[in-house]
Amino acid sequence: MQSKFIKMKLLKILEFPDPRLRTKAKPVEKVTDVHKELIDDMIHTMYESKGIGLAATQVDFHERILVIDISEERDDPQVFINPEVEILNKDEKSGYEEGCLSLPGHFAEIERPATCHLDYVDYNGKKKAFKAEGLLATCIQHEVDHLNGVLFIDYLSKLKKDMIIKNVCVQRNIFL
Ligand code: GNR
Ligand code: NI
Repeated sequence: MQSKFIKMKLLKILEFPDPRLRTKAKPVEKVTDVHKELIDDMIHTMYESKGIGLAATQVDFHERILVIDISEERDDPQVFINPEVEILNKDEKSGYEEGCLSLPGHFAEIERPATCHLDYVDYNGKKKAFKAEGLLATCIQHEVDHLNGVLFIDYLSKLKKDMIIKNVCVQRNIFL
């Protein structure tokens, strides 16, 4: 594990308005050593960036892979390959102040379905399923959105979305 740790790379995270963040990721056909190395690097990158989740899309790899760790201790990385989310109750919502490593410094309260069921493939290529609630359910939905090219700002009113976009452009000296 130690030698693997030394080899882990800090990946560059794409930032809005990079058009590559709008790519729809393709399913992983078979979990190979190439995927496992990427996943190890994604977990390392998530911890170094102090994020609670990271989607492969954000590191410019367009296959359906997520890593999440919502634990306080930051010692419980979860890997989800080919995640299929099913919303159990569309009427039951919960709101969280969301941030995104691809929109550093910008936050907004987003309402999402409070619980979801997830089918996925794990790091070892095994099919699994479980039910998520609370912050984990929100984070899974935020990450699966990335795999579909969707960002949290897409849920805001045009006024709020434009305000964030304007601030990103001022902050980063971009003329849109
Ligand atoms: O670090 C992150 N925090 C967060 C907070 C509320 C809802 C979702 C998230 S995910 C985010 C990391 C990220 O950008 N993942 O794509
Ligand atoms: Ni994000």
